[in-house]
Amino acid sequence: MNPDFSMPFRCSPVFRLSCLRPALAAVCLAVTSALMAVDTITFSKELSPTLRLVYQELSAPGVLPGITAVEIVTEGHKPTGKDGYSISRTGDHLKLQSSTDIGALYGTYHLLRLDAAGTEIPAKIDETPAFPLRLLNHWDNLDGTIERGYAGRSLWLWNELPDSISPRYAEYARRNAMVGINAAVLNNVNASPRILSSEYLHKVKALADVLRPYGIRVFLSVNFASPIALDSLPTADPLDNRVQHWWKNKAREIYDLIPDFGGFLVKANSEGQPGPMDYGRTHADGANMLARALKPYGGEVMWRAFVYSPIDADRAKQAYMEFVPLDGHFEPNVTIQIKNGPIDFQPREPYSPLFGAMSLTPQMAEFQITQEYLGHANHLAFLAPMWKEFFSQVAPTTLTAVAGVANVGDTPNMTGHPLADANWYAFGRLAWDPSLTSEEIAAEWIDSHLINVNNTPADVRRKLIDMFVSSRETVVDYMMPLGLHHIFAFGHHYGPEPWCDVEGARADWLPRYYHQADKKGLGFDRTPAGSDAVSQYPEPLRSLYASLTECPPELLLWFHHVPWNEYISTGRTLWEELCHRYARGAASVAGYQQVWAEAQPYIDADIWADVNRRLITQARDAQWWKDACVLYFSQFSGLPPTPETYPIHHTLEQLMQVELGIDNYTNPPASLLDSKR
Ligand code: BDP
Repeated sequence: MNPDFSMPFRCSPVFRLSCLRPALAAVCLAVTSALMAVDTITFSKELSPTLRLVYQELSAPGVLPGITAVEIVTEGHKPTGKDGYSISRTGDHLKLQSSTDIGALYGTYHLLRLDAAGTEIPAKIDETPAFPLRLLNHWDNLDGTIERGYAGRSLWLWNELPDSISPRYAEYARRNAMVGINAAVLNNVNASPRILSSEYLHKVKALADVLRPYGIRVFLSVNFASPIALDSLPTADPLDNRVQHWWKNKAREIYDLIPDFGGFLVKANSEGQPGPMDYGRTHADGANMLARALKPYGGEVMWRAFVYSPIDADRAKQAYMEFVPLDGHFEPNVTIQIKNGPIDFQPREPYSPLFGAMSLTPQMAEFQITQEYLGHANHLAFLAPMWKEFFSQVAPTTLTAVAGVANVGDTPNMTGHPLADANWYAFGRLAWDPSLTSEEIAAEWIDSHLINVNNTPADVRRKLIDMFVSSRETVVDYMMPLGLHHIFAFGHHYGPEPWCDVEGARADWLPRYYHQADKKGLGFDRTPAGSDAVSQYPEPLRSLYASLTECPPELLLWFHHVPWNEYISTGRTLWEELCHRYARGAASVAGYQQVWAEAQPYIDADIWADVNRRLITQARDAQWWKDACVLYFSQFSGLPPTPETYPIHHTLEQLMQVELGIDNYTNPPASLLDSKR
């Protein structure tokens, strides 16, 4: 996109663009005749920075073929909801209406999405976002590293800010706005106090200035002990006057620089982070203190419910146990941000029972776009089906916002795996409209980013869509089928290590805590006879999950310790079904390699080769997972791996020797795996 208006365009006499330099307009008029472009773009008011973007987008050569005039009306129109828009088409004329400038930009991007996918613009479009706040959470550290990031280093060049502004910030902002994402938490939830220093706030302001025209508001993760770290206060106790005063001053300082600052995201008393409980106070005391500091400016606190303490309770129950008693005790500008599942972004979890259990407190969902537990940037796992599964249990109307932990970094494509952009895209699309189907989103992305629909055979396109839509289930199959969870290698969460034992580690950080394999069977008993986590769910789910025969097979081992020879609802014994799913997962990846080979002529050569390489790794990893888990659990079941799981490429002893250091886990040395075939 050309930011300086020097791209060719044709202006009509009615065109009003007071900010455009006349000399440039004259130049443009002279060059357009040979190029396809929208002839006439009219605005109902003076151009704001956001409307200038609308203009730039619509006046680029080649966009919206068949359209000659676009009329943008952002005054006097009342569409349903903020950020919404309506578009009507009469022949080659479009009228785009919104009550806000950003709504006009979203409408523009809607048109460009249709355009890129080769889809005809319909006679009428009416759009309103489901959630007012649709935000990315960056887990970016101030030293440029990204926690659980697999696409290079942080996009934010803190050392260069605020004086130097990378062009990639605008590129990033545009990609967000394209799918309606309207906020970004810039830094890691494990927050450095330095982000709130005056030095860094000026850097944050510079970023906020770039993101603002794209409708993106900036939020920050804050460290609860910031008053101690930055200004040597003796305490961070939320009930201490000096602490309250400190946060009020800090809020004023921030809003003086960034008037539309969104607010704070807080990870407190979780995994070693400081918090109000360090002072005998509650989460509500801590959140409310921050909320009062932000309130005069309209700022919000997103307080995370990702907590689990060393109390003697099933980890899956703990967030609910800590937060439900606090319902009704939070200030109105506090929202509780809850991970989609009760444990931690596993390939499959049931939804967290905390959703819907705090009727007096606003709640928002936290998804993970970065593939911490889904093969990092090596595996194809299109995540729309996972998020749809969540929305099938948790009504979007009960949430005020959705957040996605970003998969964005500084690699040229910003997401590492070229197809992982589809997850960023899908997150935005579902945050806008959770009723879209996974298939619709996959098709949109594939048509607009991967293939040219006009020259790609329909069956190839169909197979690509099927590959996307099935890919998350495939990862579940070869990593953790039937409700198994957290059997990853310690630390990096990439490869299998169901046997993992780390001296001194908390029990609930180790796979055995979760899989509970023994001679009798497999799985975590969360029925009333076990940890009784099922009782945190409302009926009829509580009874459904508690029933060995009724519980959906996908969640069976999440809720039950099932005997190896028990026949489950699929008609196989547990052992047979487990083997079947591991084998099916590995076979599906091999199938994806075939689909990809067939699609080669229709895909950009570099992207094709890059994804092809990653699919080879994914296929290897799927076999590795299958072999490791089938062989390991076979020790407990006393049953041999079923014929379907063959060929088995490794021995358990060999696999148990694989040591995945932090440097080689995304690419284990060939000798460790390949030579053992
Ligand atoms: C876990 C990650 C850890 C995060 C934590 C969180 O392994 O790096 O800090 O979640 O969400 O999934 O706070």
